[in-house]
Amino acid sequence: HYSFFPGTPVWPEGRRDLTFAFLPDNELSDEAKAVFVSAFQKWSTVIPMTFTETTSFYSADIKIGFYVGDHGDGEAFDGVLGTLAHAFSPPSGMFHLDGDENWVIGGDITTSTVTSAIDLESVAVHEIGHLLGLGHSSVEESIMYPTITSKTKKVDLANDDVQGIQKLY
Ligand code: TQI
Ligand code: ZN
Ligand code: ZN
Repeated sequence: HYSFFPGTPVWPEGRRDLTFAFLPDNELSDEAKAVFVSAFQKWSTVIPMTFTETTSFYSADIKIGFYVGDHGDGEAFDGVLGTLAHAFSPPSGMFHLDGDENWVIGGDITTSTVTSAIDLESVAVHEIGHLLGLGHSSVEESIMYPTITSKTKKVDLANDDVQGIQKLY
């Protein structure tokens, strides 16, 4: 079953059209950016919210960046595997990914020759759930289930995820 953060933080009533931006220093490929667009779409199809890219990192509601090790928020990344990414509860909008992971984009991740390969979209969909206010779920098929193994690809919302997010928005 789905859960919320303590105190059930959500984006306020008037904030239904949010912007997101990528850390300019990361210089992400269009392919990588498209993964995040697709991940946002999974959620925007089931709730009355929209997510639009803006080039202004400073003013964006949701700030997406890859960082390595200690990056100044007290939650240092730890190299390959372990913590993959973290996102903070609403309305923080901070979405950080561990730049040391072997991120894989698209296709069939199970055929990757890299044993520690992590599917970027699977992690993005999960972290966006946190950005919107969802905690972890006890339902194994759900996007918000707190365990993922390398080479797993899970990008479609389960009924449990949909029910949880529709309670919030
Ligand atoms: N990062 C954890 C996560 O996003 C961070 C975290 C731990 C957390 N406890 C939390 C966030 C409680 C909110 C509330 O869950 S992670 C997965 C999963 C991670 C884990 O790097 O371990 C995914 C990132 F759930 F699959 F294991 C993405 Cl998909
Ligand atoms: Zn961080
Ligand atoms: Zn999580």
